[in-house]
Amino acid sequence: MKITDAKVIVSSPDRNFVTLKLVTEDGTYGLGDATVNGRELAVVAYLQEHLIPCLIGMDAQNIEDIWQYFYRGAYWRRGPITMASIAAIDMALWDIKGKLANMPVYQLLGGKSRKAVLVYGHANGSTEDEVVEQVGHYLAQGYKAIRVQCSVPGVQDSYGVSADKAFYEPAAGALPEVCSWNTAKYLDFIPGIFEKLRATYGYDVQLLHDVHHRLTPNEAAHLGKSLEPFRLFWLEDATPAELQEGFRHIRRHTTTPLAVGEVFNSIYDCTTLITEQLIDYIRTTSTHAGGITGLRKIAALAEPFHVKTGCHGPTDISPIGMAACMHFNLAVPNFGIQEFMIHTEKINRVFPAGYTLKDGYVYLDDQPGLGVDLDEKLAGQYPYSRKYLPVNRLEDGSMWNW
Ligand code: KDG
Ligand code: MG
Repeated sequence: MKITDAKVIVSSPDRNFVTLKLVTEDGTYGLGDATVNGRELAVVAYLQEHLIPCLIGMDAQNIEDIWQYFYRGAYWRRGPITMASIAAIDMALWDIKGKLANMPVYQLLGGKSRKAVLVYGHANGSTEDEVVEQVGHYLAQGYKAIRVQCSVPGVQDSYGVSADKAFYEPAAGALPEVCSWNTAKYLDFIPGIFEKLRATYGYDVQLLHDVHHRLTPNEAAHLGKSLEPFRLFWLEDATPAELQEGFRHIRRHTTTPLAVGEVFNSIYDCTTLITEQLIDYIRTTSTHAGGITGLRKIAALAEPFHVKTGCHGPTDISPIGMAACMHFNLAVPNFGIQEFMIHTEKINRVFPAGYTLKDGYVYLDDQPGLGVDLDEKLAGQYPYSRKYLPVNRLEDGSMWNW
C-alpha cells in the first residue's frame, strides 16, 4: 500500500498546530501531530525538505521499518525536531493501519488493558483561596486527579497560573515574555498550599504538582521531603533532567513520587532514570518522542523497573497527538495517568475527535484508526502566527530555567 501524497498543514485555531496528512494509493489517509511549541516551522521544514521526499512510494503498512529508516537512517539522530517529525509520520501510519484493518488503533496495540484512561485536570489560582476553590470545581466535575499550581507571592508570572481556568497557554507574544524566579519564596510557600488542600478535601483526591525544572537536585530533595505528609501522586520536573544522575540525590532523600520527561524525545533520555528506578512516572508523549512506536519502546523498558507512564498532554498536543496517547494508554500494561488539558471549541471544530471525558476518565469511541479528523477548509481560515514560550530570569537578571 504505497504512500502517494504527504502534506504538512500549519494552522492556528487559538494556538499553532503542525499536522501531517499522509495519503495511500487507495485514497486512505492518516493524520499525525508534529507540533513543537514555539518552534513549529522548524518541524515543517524538516518534514518537507528532508523526510517527505523519501516517504513517497514507501509501503504505509511497514510502520516499524519506516520508523527505523528515519531514526537509524539519519546520521543526525534524535532531538525534538527530528523526533516530532518521525512522530507525525508514525501516528499517521498507525491511523492508516487502523483504517485499513477497520479497527481502532488500541486493538492493534494488543487491545484494552483498562476500560478508560485516568486523566488529571489543572487547578490553578493566584491565591491560596482561589486554588482551593478551583480544586473543588474540578472535584465537582468528577476528576479523580488534579494538578495544582499557585502564584507565589513575590514571584512574577508563576508557572501554570492563567487567567483562563480551563486552559493554560504559555506561548504568546511576538517575542518571549520574561518571567522571574525566586527559589526561596517558592520553597517557603508551596507546602502550605498542599497542607490546606488536604485539610479541606482529605486524601481521597490525587494531587500533582509541576516544578517546571526550576530547582537544583538538593532543593528538589528538600521540597519532596516537605511534601511527604501530603502524599502527592507526583512531583513533576523537579530539576532539569539532561543530567539524569541528578535524580539520584532527590531519590535518596524523599519518598514523594517523581515524574519527568515531557521534553524528552527518545529512550536514551531516560535509560538511567528508568533502570536505576530514580523515577516513578515517565512523561514522554507521542508527539515529541517518536509517536506511538517511540512510546511503546520506552514503556517496555520501564515496565520491569516499576516505572509507569504519565504522558504529557497540554494544549500544545493537538487532538491527534492526544488521541495517539489515548490509544497507547488504553493498551499499555504499565499505564499510570494521562495529562489532559481541554482544547478550545475552535480547536475541537478543526480537529473533531472521538474521545470523551467523563468523571475524570477519557473514553475512546471505536472509530477505525486514531478517530480524529482534520477540517482542512476550516484550518485554512486560521493562519500560523509566531508565538514564543516565556523565558525566566532570577532577580539579579541571571537566566534561569523556565
Ligand atoms: O509547551 C510547553 C508546555 O507544554 C509545558 O509548559 C506544559 O509543563 C507542562 C505540563 O506539564 O503540561
Ligand atoms: Mg510539565
